[in-house]
Amino acid sequence: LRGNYDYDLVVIGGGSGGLSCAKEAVAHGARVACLDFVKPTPLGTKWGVGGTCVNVGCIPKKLMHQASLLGEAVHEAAAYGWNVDDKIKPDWNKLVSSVQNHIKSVNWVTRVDLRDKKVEYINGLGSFVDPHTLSAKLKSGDRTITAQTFVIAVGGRPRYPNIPGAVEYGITSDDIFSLDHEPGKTLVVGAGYIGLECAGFLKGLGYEPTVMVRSIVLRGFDQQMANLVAAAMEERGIPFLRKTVPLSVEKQSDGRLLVKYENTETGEVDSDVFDTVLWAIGRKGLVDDLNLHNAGVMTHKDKIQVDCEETTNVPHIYAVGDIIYGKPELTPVAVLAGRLLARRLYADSELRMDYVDVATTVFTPLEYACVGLSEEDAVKTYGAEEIEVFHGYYKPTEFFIPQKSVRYCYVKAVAQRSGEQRVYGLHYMGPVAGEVIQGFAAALKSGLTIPTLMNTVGIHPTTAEEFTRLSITKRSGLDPTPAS
Ligand code: FAD
Ligand code: NA7
Repeated sequence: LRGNYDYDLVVIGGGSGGLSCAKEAVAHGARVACLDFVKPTPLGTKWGVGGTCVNVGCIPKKLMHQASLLGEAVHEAAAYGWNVDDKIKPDWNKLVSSVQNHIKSVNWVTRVDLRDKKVEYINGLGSFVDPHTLSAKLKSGDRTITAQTFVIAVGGRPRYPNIPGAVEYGITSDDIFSLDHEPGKTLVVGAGYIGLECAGFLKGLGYEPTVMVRSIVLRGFDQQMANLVAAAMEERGIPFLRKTVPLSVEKQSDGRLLVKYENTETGEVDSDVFDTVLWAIGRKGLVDDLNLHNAGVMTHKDKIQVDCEETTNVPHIYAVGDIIYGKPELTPVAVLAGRLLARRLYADSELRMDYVDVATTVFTPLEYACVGLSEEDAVKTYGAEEIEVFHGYYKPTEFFIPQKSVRYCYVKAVAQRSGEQRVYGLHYMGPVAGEVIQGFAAALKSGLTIPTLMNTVGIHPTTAEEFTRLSITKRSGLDPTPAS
């Protein structure tokens, strides 16, 4: 297998996909090196091995979301009889240092794990010299590495808009979780899930976020649910500047940031002053440093197109994770794709990654999770006449005593109208949305039908049981709000 190469496999990128692939390949006897290198942000933020999820993605995001939920819970606690000071305030620097300490411990465990598992970790920036040769830029100089097989798992980084002041004065999700000062009044530009999540936890922590929306909220998600997410955030006091794009960012003499922006419908130009401007306008695949042309690998926009076995147009070069074109950009997707690829390469497996019906959660203050098709995609695929949508608002028991708003607690099931009434999509807004949807995702993948869902006995009193109580269809026109 080894031929004359230094390694059987070189994985470029030590994030979710790369690490899982490298570790699995070693477990099946391959000789593996894994390169990981992080270029600092314009602000100078950098981090250790582990990739986006661990350092500047899922993990710090969930911790800050949790911090903001805890603040809310403390206020609710008073209604439940706890004697708490209602004027609590978070300590941003303490939160950041707790989050960063956790991340550093994960970086450490990752390095130890790689050493124990005998994956050679190379802290260097990889670029192809020819189809079997990589040059790694290390602190100590360049190193040339050859391998029989390559897996590209370089992920992506946030984009900056092409407007004056964007790079000098703006930050991104790459900086927010380690910011050394309070963000204060923050303009969050972009209404994808990252923008909404950041605005959500900033509000919960007591800052003043505003969300700037160019077109629609949560493109790619079920739009009824997306609008509920936005409405729930607005109800909590987060303003949304709609149909608006930024024009420039200038630093004032007092250090605050003057942002000029334009309403794309009316052409009206306006401005406001913020302490922080956070770009959440999407991510760019990190193909540029790879010199892919030296290996003959073709790119598609800033991504790499692969076939159903994650093979690029060059047979011994594969790609997994966020860098591949047209697949969900989520950690568990990258992890499973990387692991299955390693098994196909080194353990005689034939199992391929299934990118369909991947569940996901938007960790906004009121969370949203879903699995399967959005209502509009179901209608597009099967036709409106073939789709039945069951839906209902509900009131979580624990919301009553603190009198929390139940206005946006809502579930819906998008299903086949006739035949076995197959469930195509499940959508949930409410507490612990990811925990609720994860199990239903397994059911949906196993062919869940509406009769099975109706025959499932709920766990009372939970919010997840609302899926077993769905009885009103949209087609009926009946009121989906509960009586009491
Ligand atoms: P990455 O994890 O990005 O790893 C790629 C690594 O390769 C990086 O360390 C990079 O620096 C390195 N690299 C790049 N180029 C080179 C090179 N030439 N040589 C060497 N190394 C290189 N997903 C979820 O499932 N749930 C969530 O809640 C969630 N929240 C998120 C929140 C935020 C703010 C962000 C930004 C992302 C979030 N994601 C979430 C997405 C998730 O983080 C990614 O899908 C996942 O990290 C992708 O893994 P990957 O292996 O493809 O790439
Ligand atoms: P997304 O989901 O790509 O969302 C980006 C958001 O930013 C979206 O609302 C865009 O509006 C908006 N956008 C994009 N470019 C601009 C400019 N130039 N000005 C203003 N607003 C803009 O990115 P996220 O960062 O939330 O998520 C990153 C990835 O993780 C994403 O690709 C997911 O697949 C997973 P639009 O709808 O395009 O008008």
